[in-house]
Amino acid sequence: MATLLLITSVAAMADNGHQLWLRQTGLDNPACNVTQKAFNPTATDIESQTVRIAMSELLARISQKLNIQLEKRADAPGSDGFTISRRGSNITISSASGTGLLYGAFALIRMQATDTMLKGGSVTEVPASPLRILNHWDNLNGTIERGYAGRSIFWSDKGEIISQNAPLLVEYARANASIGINGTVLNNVNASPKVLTTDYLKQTAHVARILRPYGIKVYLSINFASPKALGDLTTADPLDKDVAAWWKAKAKEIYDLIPDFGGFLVKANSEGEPGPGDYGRTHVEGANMLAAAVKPYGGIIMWRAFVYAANSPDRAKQAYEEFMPLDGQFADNVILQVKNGPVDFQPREPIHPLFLSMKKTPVMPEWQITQEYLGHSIHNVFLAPMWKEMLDDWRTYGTGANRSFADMKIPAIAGVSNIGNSVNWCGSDMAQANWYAFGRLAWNPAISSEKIAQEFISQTLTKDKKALAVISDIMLRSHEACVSYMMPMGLHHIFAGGHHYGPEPWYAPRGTREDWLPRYYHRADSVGLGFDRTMRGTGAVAEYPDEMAKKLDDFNLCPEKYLLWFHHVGWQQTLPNGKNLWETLCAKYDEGVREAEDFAAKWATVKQYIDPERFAAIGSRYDRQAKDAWWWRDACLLYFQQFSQMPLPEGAPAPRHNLADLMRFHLAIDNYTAPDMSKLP
Ligand code: GCV
Repeated sequence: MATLLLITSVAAMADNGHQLWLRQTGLDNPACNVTQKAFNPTATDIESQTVRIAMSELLARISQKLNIQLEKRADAPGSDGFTISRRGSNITISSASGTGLLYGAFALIRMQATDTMLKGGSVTEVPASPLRILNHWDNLNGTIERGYAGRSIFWSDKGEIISQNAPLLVEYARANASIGINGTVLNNVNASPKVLTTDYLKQTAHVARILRPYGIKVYLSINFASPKALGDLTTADPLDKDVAAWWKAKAKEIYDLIPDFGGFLVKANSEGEPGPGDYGRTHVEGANMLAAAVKPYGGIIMWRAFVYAANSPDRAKQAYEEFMPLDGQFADNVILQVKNGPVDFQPREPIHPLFLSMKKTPVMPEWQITQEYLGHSIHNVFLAPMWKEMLDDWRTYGTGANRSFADMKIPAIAGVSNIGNSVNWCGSDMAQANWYAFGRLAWNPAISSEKIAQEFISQTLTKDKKALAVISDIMLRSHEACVSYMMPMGLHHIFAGGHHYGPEPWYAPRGTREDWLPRYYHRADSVGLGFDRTMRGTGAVAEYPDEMAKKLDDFNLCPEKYLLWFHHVGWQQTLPNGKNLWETLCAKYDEGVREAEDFAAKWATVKQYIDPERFAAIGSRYDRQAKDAWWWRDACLLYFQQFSQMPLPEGAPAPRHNLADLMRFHLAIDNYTAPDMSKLP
């Protein structure tokens, strides 16, 4: 009941976006009758609590006259799966588990909210992946690495104590459950050892207790050097028996407090984090030692493959080189967590070769929901099309055990969260769509980007068909547009250092690692542009399956969108499209700017359908995005022109900025912090 009261009070507030896609409709509609079979209504076990949440969600949000029965059935599909069947006004939601019933309830509510209510017959849904996990890069002092939505909702800024804000955590749990997310890593992968101290574990147990009835398990990122860093041992060598015993005892302590604890996420020997390599040990030796500690309790280890040594000839090749030889050697409760592409969450990357090549070791994708490299929570960029692109390549070129999501062999999937204590959770109303899209795709990767966009809009912004079509159209074009005005044709990592917001293809402070500088990636010179990863260059193409490698290696067959990722192309070289590189590059940047301007103009046309508060907030972002697109276009073209020595093509608009100014003033990112939740009325 406390939950319902909270929901109702939020519904009465001004439209500041806080309600996400969970807007009220029924509000305990007396015409809707909800019953359940097989659960004791007063039982306190978790499953009964989950079913009661499902029932209260239906009562609060179904506005139609329906008799809804929740039914637990041992023969129902998959543990989280459900069937919804309808005869007349009688609807049955059946599942083998309480969480399945909760997902079924949210699915029915979504049908009503998106005007796709089941009229008769039945639908069955089973998630593609059993583990659908958010990764929070939240630090114990409340800051969030790459967070653009305020401070952590878990960790306090007042003396490193975890949030006791139970109502907020209930809202968080509910939003995640409504889109099928069933796990959350509460702290940054750059992990403080302190998270494993008893005080913090007790606080973690408190969060776990709140999330549990919503079917969400809690995980922690750990610091590999914890046994040493916490002062218990003099080493963290994974082959040292005292170290293994330390982790076993720590696992016992955790599971005594949190019996359904999910496991550990590990960033090891990456960007200065400690790992088994510090002791001359392999990733397998490190991961398997931890895996043995959590195995008795059913825990897992998500071992990240994001590794690159300083100044190697090709950073994009390194994870494959380090992990491929280890395929098959990991314990069966270890999953390799791999970013979608081989460098680092760039606006566009080819799929990471490990997805296509690992045969025996389970591999899970890590997607970045927070827009580190996609305009933070300022640019409105809808990420579903980008993630679908990766899934499509996986499906097309994958071989072996991890063949494809469609075969339902994906063991797990992670999304780096964009949530903070901003009143609208994500720092911008449109960025909520990426949290939503992550959940929906993790549940069912076959859902189209169009469907996800439409579901999101009709549950959040407007149901008006014309306005919905306009907004959906600009959302669906937004990723391609962003790639075009930031780094088209496979260009990558040409950002300002540090915050990764604006363009600085020239960024090169003295003493910085070469592989942290844009010039390492764009390779502009008097001959041309792009990183030669063909067999004549670094040979990175060879990390892909043969059919794909051949295509990527061939200038004429390589998709234009990846051309400069894999080839160093002459400025005047004619591309398969008939134009030369310079002309094509200029055309792409111009297209990006035109698109961004069009988004701002189209948004202005939906004014009457959107509440003024969100209309203005979203509109100001579209305006800013269009201005930034010009900045990006001018910065990149004027900078690269120094190498191409070619004029802008005829008809191309004159630059609005000059290079000297662009290099002197950095594109600012202030003024775009959304109000935090303490400002809730
Ligand atoms: C959490 C990139 C980001 C870092 C991040 C790292 C990672 O380098 O810029 O902020 O650290 O990736 O994924 O571990």
